[in-house]
Amino acid sequence: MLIRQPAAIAPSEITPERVWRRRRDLVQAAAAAGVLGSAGPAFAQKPAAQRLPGKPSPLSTMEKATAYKLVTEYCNFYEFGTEKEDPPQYAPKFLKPRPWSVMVEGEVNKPRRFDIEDLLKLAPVEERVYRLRCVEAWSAVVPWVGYPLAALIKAVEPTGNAKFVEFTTLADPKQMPGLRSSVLKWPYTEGLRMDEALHPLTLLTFGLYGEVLPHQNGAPLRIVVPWKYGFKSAKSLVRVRFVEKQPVNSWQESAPHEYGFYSNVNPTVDHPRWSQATERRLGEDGLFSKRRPTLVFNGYGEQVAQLYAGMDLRKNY
Ligand SMILES: Nc1nc2c(c(=O)[nH]1)N[C@H]1C(S)=C(S)[C@@H](COP(=O)(O)O)O[C@H]1N2
Ligand SMILES: [Mo]
Repeated sequence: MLIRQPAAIAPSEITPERVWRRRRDLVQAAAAAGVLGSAGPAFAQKPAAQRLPGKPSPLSTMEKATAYKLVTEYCNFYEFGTEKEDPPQYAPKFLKPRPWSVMVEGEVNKPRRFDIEDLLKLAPVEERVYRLRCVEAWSAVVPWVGYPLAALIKAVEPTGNAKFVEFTTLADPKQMPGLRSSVLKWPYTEGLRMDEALHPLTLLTFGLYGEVLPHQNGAPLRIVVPWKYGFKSAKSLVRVRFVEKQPVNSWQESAPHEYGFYSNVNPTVDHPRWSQATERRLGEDGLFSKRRPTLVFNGYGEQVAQLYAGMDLRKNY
């Protein structure tokens, strides 16, 4: 993967979540009351995103959330280009998140095509503030909105042969200019072992910051697996398939010596081209800000380490 530093970010742009929420609420209230008119500030002219509040979850980290602006303007979504600023520029123009449906199939008793609206109603959504650790050694803290993937898995009744789950992202050249590039073999696919997919931390995600997912963050739905490198969290899903054999994920296919199937965050297993021992938190790029030490399983070891008991995680990276 390409590693780039984001452009320097002025401290004034780093907005604490509470302040940001209040400002947004004010802007929305003003917009609803018609106070801002067409001469309102630039940020008020963006159509108000659809609200998607989630019940606060005890599984959330207490760490301060990364500024909304950074989470939505510094993105990896190669279907829209390999530069961090490509997805925010192109995804809102091209990606059509409605109508949308997801085929859930394979080793299940009740295969079904779910309309996105039906999927949203399958279980109550929660707000889960998770650390996100990219394999490129940067991290963020994101208030996602979604419900455990386990709820969907139970609804389709996997058979005894379902050992893994494969996720597939949309691959439509009309909606995704990045497909012209051959950096990856499209569609983007990812996979989890069944127990990982059923783990309560694994989130079927529809929103962030109390709003439906911005296009560039994987609208209208994605997966989020907080103890693994970010690339496991595939965006804009169109298919979830239950299979018997371990699926090959896109990054493993394109660079098998660099990216494995498990991809658990592990500060002791370096990427062949860089160290994974420390990370840069988005928004902390002041002259004196220190890199943060990376935590094993991204800090979720207490919840997930038992999934890998007896496995050599240096081999199974
Ligand atoms: N379909 C698809 N999903 C993807 C990617 C991608 O390029 N295509 N990039 C991944 C990577 S490398 C990361 S770090 C996260 C970033 O999610 P965010 O942009 O919402 O922060 O999305 C992951 N999901
Ligand atoms: Mo990433």
